Amino acid sequence: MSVFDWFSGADKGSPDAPSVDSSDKLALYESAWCPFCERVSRTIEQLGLDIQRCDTGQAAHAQALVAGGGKRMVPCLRIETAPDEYFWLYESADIMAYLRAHAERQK
Ligand SMILES: N[C@@H](CCC(=O)N[C@@H](CS)C(=O)NCC(=O)O)C(=O)O
Repeated sequence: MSVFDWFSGADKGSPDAPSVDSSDKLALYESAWCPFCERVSRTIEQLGLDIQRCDTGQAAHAQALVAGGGKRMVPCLRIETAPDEYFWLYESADIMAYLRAHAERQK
């Protein structure tokens, strides 16, 4: 991946991340001071997606992230694959690529 691709989030993303039929099944775990989260946030705005946001500055969200995803790192996209079952997608470039593909499918 080139530096340009990294900045634009134009890589292929994670092939393992399951697709979902609605943005209701997505939630972004993020923190206010994180530049990687800011990149993902800008992408969400550009794509016009309505996605639940979970600020890990709140202890309950931070605990849910570690318990579910296994790492405290943000950003992380929680993808609901079935009721109460989730796939946790880390890495801002992968999240951005996933969201672009998701937005395309919503058209
Ligand atoms: N390569 C990752 C880097 C993310 C990252 O470093 N996030 C920082 C906040 S800016 C973090 O959560 N650090 C705490 C940790 O890794 O536990 C990405 O692009 O998403």
